[in-house]
Amino acid sequence: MKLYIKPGACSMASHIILAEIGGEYAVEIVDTANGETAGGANYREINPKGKVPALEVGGEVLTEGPAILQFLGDSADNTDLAPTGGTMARARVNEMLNFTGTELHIAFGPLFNPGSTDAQKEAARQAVAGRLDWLEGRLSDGRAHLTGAAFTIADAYAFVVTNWANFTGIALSRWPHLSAFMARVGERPAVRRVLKAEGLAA
Ligand SMILES: N[C@@H](CCC(=O)N[C@@H](CS)C(=O)NCC(=O)O)C(=O)O
Repeated sequence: MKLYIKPGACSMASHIILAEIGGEYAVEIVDTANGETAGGANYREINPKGKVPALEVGGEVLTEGPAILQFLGDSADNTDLAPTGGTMARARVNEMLNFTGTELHIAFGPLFNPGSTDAQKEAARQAVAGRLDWLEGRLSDGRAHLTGAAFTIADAYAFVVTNWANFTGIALSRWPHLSAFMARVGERPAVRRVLKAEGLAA
């Protein structure tokens, strides 16, 4: 099983879940700008969409972060990572994966686009803040993670995307419950290993 990543990108969520599960896996960095993997392969022949993550598994290539996260979570012995399909617990995880992908992840887009004007970046910061307000509300009942007590695949994705605030001029201290969540997830041994492996922590 091999995961294609870009350090610090949304692919880090799948990397975290691989590390949480343990076992054997490989990770290869992709230069998405020139479309080449670290090993010199043409990445578009692996994933024609040219984006990370992509997971090579069993002779197939699976793309789209939330699909990869669910595939990995469903394969794990630890059923907390992805609760059984058809339950409300799983529906809540899917709800949070979708929110992170279609609301939060997308809202950061202009902040990483070198062509964005300052006004576009400020509007994007406000849009991100609105989504972070919602995460703060979700955590304000004292739950440890976004869907309850257990750490799930949805927490990994929300952690990685929320962490982009630290690189885009958004102070997370404004959201105390979310800041505590980020610290809690960031302390997980698997998360620490991945942050180090991707060059985001010493
Ligand atoms: N819908 C895709 C989006 C993936 C995506 O946006 N990947 C970004 C990194 S977070 C990427 O590869 N960007 C490189 C590029 O656009 O050249 C998913 O959820 O997996």
